[in-house]
Amino acid sequence: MRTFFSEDHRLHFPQAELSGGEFVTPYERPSRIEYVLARLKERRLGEIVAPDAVDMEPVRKLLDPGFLAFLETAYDDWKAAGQGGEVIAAGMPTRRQRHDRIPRNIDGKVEYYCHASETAITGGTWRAAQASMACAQSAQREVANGARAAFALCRPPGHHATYDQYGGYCFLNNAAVVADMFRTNGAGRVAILDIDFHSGNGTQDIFYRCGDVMFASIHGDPLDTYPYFAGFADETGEGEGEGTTINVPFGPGTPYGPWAEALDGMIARIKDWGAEALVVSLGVDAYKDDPISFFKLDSPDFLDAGRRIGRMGLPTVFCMEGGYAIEQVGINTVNVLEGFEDA
Ligand code: 6XA
Ligand code: ZN
Repeated sequence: MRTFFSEDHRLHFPQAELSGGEFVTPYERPSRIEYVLARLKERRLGEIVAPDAVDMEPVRKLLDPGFLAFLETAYDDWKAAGQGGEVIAAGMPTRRQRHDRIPRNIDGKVEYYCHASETAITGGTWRAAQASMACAQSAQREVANGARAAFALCRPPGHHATYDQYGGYCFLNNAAVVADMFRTNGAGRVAILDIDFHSGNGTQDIFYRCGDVMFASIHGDPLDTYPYFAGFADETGEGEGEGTTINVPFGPGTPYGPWAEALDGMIARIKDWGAEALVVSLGVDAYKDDPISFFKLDSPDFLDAGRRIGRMGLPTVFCMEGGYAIEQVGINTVNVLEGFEDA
């Protein structure tokens, strides 16, 4: 399969991430992508091509216009207000207070549109997020035009970005826009399968009340890990979307056995439901040595998971999400793709 990749991901590399009470080099760093690229080439998975220019129309259709306008100018507004460093939220929207008025001041806007302060905005973030989206959109077009599958080597990732908030290293929800583009192209039902270690809370948010996009995610129990406030098993969708959100959380130390069983359960649900296209949020932080996660999947498990997904036989777009055990990120990611092609 073809990979869509843009060098512009490098424009996003914050100086620091707030982690464990310290400022550390962000786990979500440009070198992650180098390992994936190297492995794609080593395994000759297919051509690696630059995406077409981003099309903001499908993005504007799905996401909050105020949020998009904020992201575009946040860094410049921050600087214009005399702030020295990169954009970091000092606070977040509070319980039982007013969220129906957007602050005028840039500090307040940042707090309004952010849900996790480890994620900084730099002078290049908006362009990098657009380039990441461009990869996802080009992969979608490739599959809409008849390819069985395509891989969007997205960076920054997207699955924590909601309708109107960024955080968890994510700014624009690539997988969600891809799913919506399939709908626009005529797919009656689209499924998003999120195998990243973290709950895809942003994707869930965007389609929670939607009956024609199914969202299924296997992840660390939100009682134990980020994002702490979404991804519980009893979140199943609302209104027309009732029954089209599936969450399977697992606790620390979970190995491949139960994880694969959950994957099979989701695959069966997606097939029975009649999905016509599949978007995979492909994070590989379920790996046993991932520095910020606690599952115990090993590299061959990713190959097996890819095979199971491939046997679904659906037109599929893979969007890169997390994975921070740098040297294994390439192997594990490409294992999923090779397993898929093998199926
Ligand atoms: C740091 C945790 C961010 C998790 C990002 C991730 N607060 N999401 O890998 O999939
Ligand atoms: Zn993750």
